[in-house]
Amino acid sequence: METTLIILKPDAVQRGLCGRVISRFEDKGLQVVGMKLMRISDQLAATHYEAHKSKPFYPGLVRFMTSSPVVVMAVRGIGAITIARNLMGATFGSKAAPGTIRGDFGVSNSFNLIHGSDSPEAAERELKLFFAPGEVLDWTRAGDAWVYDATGGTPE
Ligand code: IDP
Ligand code: MG
Repeated sequence: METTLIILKPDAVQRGLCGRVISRFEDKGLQVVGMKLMRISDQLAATHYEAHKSKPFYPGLVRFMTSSPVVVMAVRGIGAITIARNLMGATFGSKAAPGTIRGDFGVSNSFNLIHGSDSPEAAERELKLFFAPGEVLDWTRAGDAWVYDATGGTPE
């Protein structure tokens, strides 16, 4: 099982799209194991996006991410990191394929609704930045027997 960090960015919250975006993860069969509304501080945005510090869009990105509340989620499943990235779609709303979150709900290259960790290393690092110990819950989903095929011994 992998757990990934998802952020519903300020544009998703301000546009009232959180429910529909969260539904995409639930509909797919991924499990929400952490979720909260929060305001990202300048310091947290800088740490989270430190890999982009030298990019021309960095100052605007930090301003955007700290401008209004976000919803942060810890989302779990087999292959959850790649599955979430595929649900999100390409970075730019203008290029993202229809059927993806960014492809269906936005047109902007910077206001692109959602963040998702891009590797297991990034997920581990980012989850620790946004969730304190105890805020990510291990819980059993009643429907799991019908989400994964466990009849062969290991869920697949
Ligand atoms: P990702 O969110 O798809 O992983 P990254 O390349 O990691 O994309 O960029 C982080 C965020 O920075 C993007 O989601 C987007 O909000 C913003 N961003 C990336 N490239 C550009 C750009 O060329 N112009 C404006 N904003 C950008
Ligand atoms: Mg990225």
